[in-house]
Amino acid sequence: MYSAAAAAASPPRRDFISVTLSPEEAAVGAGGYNNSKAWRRRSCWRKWKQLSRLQRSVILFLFAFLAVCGVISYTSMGEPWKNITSKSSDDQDSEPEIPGLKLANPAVLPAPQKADANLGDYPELSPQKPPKPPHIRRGPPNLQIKPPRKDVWLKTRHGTSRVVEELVQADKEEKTEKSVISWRGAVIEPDQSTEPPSSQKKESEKPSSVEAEDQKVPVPINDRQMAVIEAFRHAWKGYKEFAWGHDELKPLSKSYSEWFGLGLTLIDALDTMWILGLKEEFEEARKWVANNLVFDKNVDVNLFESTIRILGGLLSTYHLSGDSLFLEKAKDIGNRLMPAFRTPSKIPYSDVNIGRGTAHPPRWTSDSTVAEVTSIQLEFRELSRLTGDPKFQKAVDEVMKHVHTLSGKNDGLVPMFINTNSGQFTHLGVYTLGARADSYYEYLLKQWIQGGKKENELLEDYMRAIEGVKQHLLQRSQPKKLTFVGELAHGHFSAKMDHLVCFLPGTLALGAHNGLTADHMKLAEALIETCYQMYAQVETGLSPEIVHFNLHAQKGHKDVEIKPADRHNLLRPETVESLFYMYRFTGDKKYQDWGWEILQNFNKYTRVPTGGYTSINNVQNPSNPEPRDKMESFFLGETLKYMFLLFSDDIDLINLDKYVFNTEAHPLPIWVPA
Ligand code: DMJ
Repeated sequence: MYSAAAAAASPPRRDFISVTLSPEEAAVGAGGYNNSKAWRRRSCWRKWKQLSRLQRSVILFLFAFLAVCGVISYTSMGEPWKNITSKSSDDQDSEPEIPGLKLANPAVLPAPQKADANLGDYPELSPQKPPKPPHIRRGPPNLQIKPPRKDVWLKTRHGTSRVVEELVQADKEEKTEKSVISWRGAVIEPDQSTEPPSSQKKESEKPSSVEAEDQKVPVPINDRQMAVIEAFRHAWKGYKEFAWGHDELKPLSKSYSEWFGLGLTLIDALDTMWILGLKEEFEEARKWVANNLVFDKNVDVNLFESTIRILGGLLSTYHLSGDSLFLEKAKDIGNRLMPAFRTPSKIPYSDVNIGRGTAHPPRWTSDSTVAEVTSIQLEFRELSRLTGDPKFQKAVDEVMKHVHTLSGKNDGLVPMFINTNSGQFTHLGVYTLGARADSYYEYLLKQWIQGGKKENELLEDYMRAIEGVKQHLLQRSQPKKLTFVGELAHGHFSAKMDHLVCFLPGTLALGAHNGLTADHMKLAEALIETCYQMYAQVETGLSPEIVHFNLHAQKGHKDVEIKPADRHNLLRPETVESLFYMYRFTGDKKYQDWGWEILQNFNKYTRVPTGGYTSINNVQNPSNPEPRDKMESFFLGETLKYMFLLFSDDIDLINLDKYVFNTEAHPLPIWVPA
């Protein structure tokens, strides 16, 4: 190869002159400035050759060192770089999404904040956290912006709350502390899972509930839920047109009936409307509560019924909406019910005059019903927590403590009456899980859950009672061998079961979900099948109020027998309620299908064309079910609410680890463990 240096030193030779010289080389040869790449390459090479061996080695070593450093720093910076570049290209390419949803890997600059982004003063939001997607609260949208009180259990607009965070933290701590509790041979397995299959992940794979909520995409309302909304609207239409502000609709006579004169249906239905997202209806009802609901009335109310429907309904609506109007009303009725506890035994009277502040038992006796005095606790305890006034909780806790110590129980099963003077059970020897005793059992478990699973006496009484049920009241029918809960009267078993007993499978499942023995879940599965059969084996597909089971197989006889006096249906919720729990905890779609059948039969036999639904007198006569002309408030408060929840696949739509339902289906928060 020709070298410019050699050319400069040696005399010009002909063969070099003419052919190979480039213009640049010619210029060099002529002594002009040359900065061409080739010239520089050749000049560097000449310099390199002139260096000593040592100098060359040092330079080579330096190059090698720099190259190694370069490789190391590239590999550590590569990932974030990739994220940033791929993120920005995603942003350009993708459709607009729910704001903030893609910010799990925050971009280089935070997303611009809206002017109202810092509405509430919610201290729980860490400034270091990336922006979160806005939480979508169900219910009338314009009511969602009401800032909740900070000291109560409410979701913030960011889908979390201090209390929820504390709950999660406490839950974590409790899980690490708790081992297996044992109660008289019944093993309580804290970690036993009854979650639906879709959520049965390993604990370590699960996001915390707060994180889960943050990432939550709203679950769309499905066709069956739409059918519930349609049913609700139809019922509401009748109530609004013919019974507005009164206790119950009489849909056939297009009028109303009064029990307490306190707008019972309207109050019972408030939180259902919220959950179903019925904005207009809710707002209209709220106006009525604000302007027309007055408790200063000379009227006798039943303590239990007004507690579970009115106090419970107002408290849960307050929790869901964050609207203090409902808390104020709850305080008012709570205070007015307190005279009921002024009895020699502190076991409350059944009736209170909320205007006069006086209370009394029924005219014919000084007894109260056991279920009634032991199923007002969730509501009064919550009222104390919200108001900071312990008197409500003190009054109802005393009742539970007293009943805990009483004799006259049969392996945890309680009689139906208790005397307000002596404080003793009366009419001993009759045991049922139906009318007059039912919700005693339900509230044992639910108070234990509400209070953070610390009140051991409640759990003890509950576990003992379920053992009592197994020992004395469980039987199997023929021919289908359905497990049912009968009654015991002075040692004689009766194969009679009220529809009311169908709360039990749901309660058992709730207990199992909360760590109680897996036996309870098995029993729940058997009993809900029976409750479903109480509908399926009847001509209209609707359950009567009471059934008698056949204990012996007889040709041509089904399991379920119905007496003429018992063949009415009051639109009761218990079976649907239990179906809801069973579906939530197992994910088995058959429970939804059973509920769907029931809804269709309500539509077929109890729907009144001009608006509303009616109780019927004869579930055995599809051609004339004999409408009774009454829509009970619990049809809107409970039955349709549980239907809607049953058909939902959104476990956060009233999450059962955060809320406990009172016996009228009003969800109340589970307290933060202390
Ligand atoms: C409701 O008022 C409550 O569910 C109560 O516990 C029982 N009776 C009715 C519904 O059947």
